[in-house]
Amino acid sequence: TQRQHALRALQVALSTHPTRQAAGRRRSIQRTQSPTPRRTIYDAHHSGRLPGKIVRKEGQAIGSDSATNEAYDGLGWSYRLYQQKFGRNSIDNQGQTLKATVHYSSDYNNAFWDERSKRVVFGDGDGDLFRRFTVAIEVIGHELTHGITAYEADLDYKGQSGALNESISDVFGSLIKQFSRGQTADQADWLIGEGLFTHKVQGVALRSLKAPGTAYNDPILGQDPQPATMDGYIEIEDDDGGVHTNSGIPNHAFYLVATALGGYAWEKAGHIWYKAMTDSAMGPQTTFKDFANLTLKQAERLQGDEGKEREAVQQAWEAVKVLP
Ligand code: ASN
Ligand code: ZN
Repeated sequence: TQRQHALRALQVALSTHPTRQAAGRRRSIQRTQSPTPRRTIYDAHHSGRLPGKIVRKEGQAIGSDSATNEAYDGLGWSYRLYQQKFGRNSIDNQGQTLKATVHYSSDYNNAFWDERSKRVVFGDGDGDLFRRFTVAIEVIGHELTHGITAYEADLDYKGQSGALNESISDVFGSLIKQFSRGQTADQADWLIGEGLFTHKVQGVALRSLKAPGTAYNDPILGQDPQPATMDGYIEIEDDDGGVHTNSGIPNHAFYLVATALGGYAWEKAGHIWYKAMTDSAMGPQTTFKDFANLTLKQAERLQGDEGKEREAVQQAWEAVKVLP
């Protein structure tokens, strides 16, 4: 290409001068290498105080604590999916350090994004029903994506906008898992929180994008309550208006788009979703329908062969009854 020619000419010109030659090579390396993550993992040592003590920094060798290593690796995959596939440099798109705290509190059956200290936080589970939350890379990706969504969209964490927030975290959490395994849409399990349950629980995961409502069915926990279409949308007070339940609807729409288009889900469906969620039209009150229209707009922009993308997106949102 022209640019490569220009670069080579410049290097030839510089090669007459030994010290400038070295400087020129260094500059050209910096220009071509993609940025890499900066990660810091903290250990709360079972206390409920954040951030805890630093146990692993970027570039430091692996240690003996599984939760620490899983968090470090999961943040790495998350960073690389966003950077390599969507051109985003960390949470703030400015290379911000990715922070995680592990061993948070005691018997803590959850993980979360802490907006105050901009970090992902993981419990160890009670060991009775739940294992440590870092075992599922898609949970790490889910929590980190909350940090990105907070930067980009500021969705009210209630009702439809809250469920959309949850769904975006599930979608990118699943993509991060698929990316880490090199799986196509057909090969993926589409599960969120796979392997979190102990043997005592009858279930494979917390949620499924492929088949919402089927991730678990257990005497103690009951049945996975997620709907796959608007017919099952629930109006409740709990869980900020059912944000972790109604998220099944946009989750399933994404699954339908990704499998209809085939190949790696981040290439087309993920690209469309990423452009939609970072669209300036995203606001506190964005509904499922608003978001559906944003994905349609992006699908039109992407438009490869015969409008396959737009058609797949339109059909998916119709199938989940968000669009008529
Ligand atoms: N794990 C949950 C989530 O990130 C925690 C919460 O509901 N705040 O959605
Ligand atoms: Zn969430």
